[in-house]
Amino acid sequence: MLTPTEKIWHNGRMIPWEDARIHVLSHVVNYGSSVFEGIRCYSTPSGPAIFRLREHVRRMLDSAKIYRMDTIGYTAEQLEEAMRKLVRVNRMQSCYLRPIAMRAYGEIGVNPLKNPIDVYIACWEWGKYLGDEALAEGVDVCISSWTRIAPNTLPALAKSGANYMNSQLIKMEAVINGYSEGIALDANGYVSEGSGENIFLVRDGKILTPPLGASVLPGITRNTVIRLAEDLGIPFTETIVPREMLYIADEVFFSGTAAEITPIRSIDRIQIGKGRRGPIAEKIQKEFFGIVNGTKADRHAWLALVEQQEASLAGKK
Ligand code: PPE
Repeated sequence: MLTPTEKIWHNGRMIPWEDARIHVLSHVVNYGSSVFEGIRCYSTPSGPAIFRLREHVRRMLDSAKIYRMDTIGYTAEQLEEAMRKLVRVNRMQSCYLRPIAMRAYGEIGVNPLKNPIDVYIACWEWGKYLGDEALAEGVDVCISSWTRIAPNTLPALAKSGANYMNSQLIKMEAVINGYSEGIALDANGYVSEGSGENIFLVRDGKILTPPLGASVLPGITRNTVIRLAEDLGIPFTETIVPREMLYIADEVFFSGTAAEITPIRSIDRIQIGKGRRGPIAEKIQKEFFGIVNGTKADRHAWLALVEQQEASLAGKK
């Protein structure tokens, strides 16, 4: 169960967790009209640090633009500062942040254009997404019988609430059949992504991942893996991936904010590689966790220190 924190940010104000309630006839409840983000804040020796805050906020504003939410009303800088402030107010060392912009209460009916837009940001502690052993041992997954949202239906580049009805079908089927997660194929039958993660495979020392055209979310962790592979001198290609290429891969792993870098040890009960975390996934994990935990240099400036802003604002006074 979710453990509440003290405050939630709502349209520029901090409100008590229990007061962050909406009406049943809010547009978002009936029609799924929201865009949101999932962001992790890690504990580092310099205090809590939000991982790739700028890129997450940018994607949220992109999602809003796709859905014509022109009146979301906050700039990137305001949203970034709101998130830093929320982590401070709730005195979190590490947490998961969930900013969400939604079409709120007003008119009923599909047309959302007259409904106000409400923005909330919540944070809470969120542990390991795919189980405690997942990062070290790998997870058992299946190919979903559900297809990922098709091009020009629900836009995959937008992180919208509605997209997650498709993700829920994928996830429920997997869990009910005894798997940790499901991998969806795109409308053309090629590998797309997990219900809440991007996917990578390794063959002959090369890393591959499906392109954005395969109905995937442009994952921030996906981009992180690509940049780390570059740093480590591991060859990387974005390419269409036929399903069976997964079965014969040396390694397969997920990337995502919640899932971080999670190795996959079997797909459809077919063992992947040696049936445990492979060396390339381990190398990428080491870099990733080194950077987010502040034990390796933040050479790409991916960490937004929560305290820093306050110090620099104080300095300006
Ligand atoms: N694909 C999907 C469909 C997805 O939901 C996520 C994140 C990703 C890829 C990876 O994107 P990124 O986090 O930027 O690397 N899924 C979020 C939601 C999880 C949830 O259950 O809620 C997450 O990982 O935070």
